[in-house]
Amino acid sequence: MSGRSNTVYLSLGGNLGDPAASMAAALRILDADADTSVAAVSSLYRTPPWGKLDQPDFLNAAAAISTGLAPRALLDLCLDAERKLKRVREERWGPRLIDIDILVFGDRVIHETGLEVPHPRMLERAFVLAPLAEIAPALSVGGRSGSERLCAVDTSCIEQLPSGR
Ligand code: A4P
Ligand code: MG
Repeated sequence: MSGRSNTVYLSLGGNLGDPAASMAAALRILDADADTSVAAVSSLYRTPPWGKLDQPDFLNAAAAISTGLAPRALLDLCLDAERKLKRVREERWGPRLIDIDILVFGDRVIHETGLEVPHPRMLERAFVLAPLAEIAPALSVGGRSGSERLCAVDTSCIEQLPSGR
């Protein structure tokens, strides 16, 4: 791994095809990059659709990676992985085979066209916060810990699946 490495938290999700297999394949693609390694992966969570309600439930997970890539290069790697897994982009917040969002990139705050970090909608989304709190309970985002963030959203319909599923 070259240069200084950062810990980055990702959100993964999908609700078409076999999202569990797509998320595992996406993490293998990221791990195969010479500058990036996967450090931790949460359980899978079955989550009701957010944003656009008339679509199937999602499976979601969070992962921690260590990367020497710059934020934009990591985004390109994630978008490439989505393309390799044949994601078809149609409607915003609509059904998808695989989606990878960069939640947190070290202590960086980025407001660029096409790249906002921390992810601007993460604090409203139980499907992001529940898996993230599992792998990073102490991580502070917006001045709040994982458990504090989770208390602020409705997790009642979110189901943590047993590992090995
Ligand atoms: N982009 C900007 N910042 C980032 C970032 N931090 N990480 C740009 C990743 N991408 C970032 O994304 C559009 C563009 O966002 C990317 O090309 C990148 O340059 P997209 O994934 O094509 O658009 P989208 O996903 O349709 O819209 P958006 O607002 O990103 O939606 P989300 O946040 O991805 O939400 N319900 C459940 N239960 N579980 C889900 O996983 N996902 C969504 C999609 C909606 N409802 C869901 C779920
Ligand atoms: Mg997205």
